[in-house]
Amino acid sequence: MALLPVLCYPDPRLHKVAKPVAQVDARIKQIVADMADTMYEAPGVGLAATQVDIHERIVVIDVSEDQNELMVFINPEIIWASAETKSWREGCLSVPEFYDEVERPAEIRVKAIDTNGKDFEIAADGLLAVCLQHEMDHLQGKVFVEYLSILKRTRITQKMKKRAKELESQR
Ligand code: GNR
Ligand code: NI
Repeated sequence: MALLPVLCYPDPRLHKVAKPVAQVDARIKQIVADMADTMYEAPGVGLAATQVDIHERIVVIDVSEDQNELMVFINPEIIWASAETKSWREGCLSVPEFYDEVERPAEIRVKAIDTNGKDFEIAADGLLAVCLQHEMDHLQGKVFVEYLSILKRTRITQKMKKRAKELESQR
């Protein structure tokens, strides 16, 4: 079991664009295992590799009640999104203790590769659809607070910087 440090907004590394995985080998499988450990420990319902400073297109998600249904998405792509949208109160492990409404397509179809290197497709709605879109944004260097007003984002940035300083002085 290995826990990876999670980058916190406004760390500039959260804005890097992740590169596609060329081959699902032992190194990628180890990253997936460590990301799952990190997500469950947090606890969170999803984690994108970008958040642990690995800039490759890897996402882990578990939206099950008992947190025992791990889903892994390598090189995920949205192949269809509904015109209908839904607003959801989102949070992010990289922006601890902030939650706000984000509007996104209500249903999506996603294509990805699994840990065996096999292609698969999945239809998602509800929290899974929200989480997949939130994680795929991370891979593009986008954090959910970028959907909020400039005013809210400025406030969040200031609070996060203040908190980082407080944590710094505690060490
Ligand atoms: O744990 C998480 N919960 C969550 C709740 C609503 C919408 C999105 C999420 S994802 C988040 C974990 C995280 O930061 N993933 O990038
Ligand atoms: Ni997040």
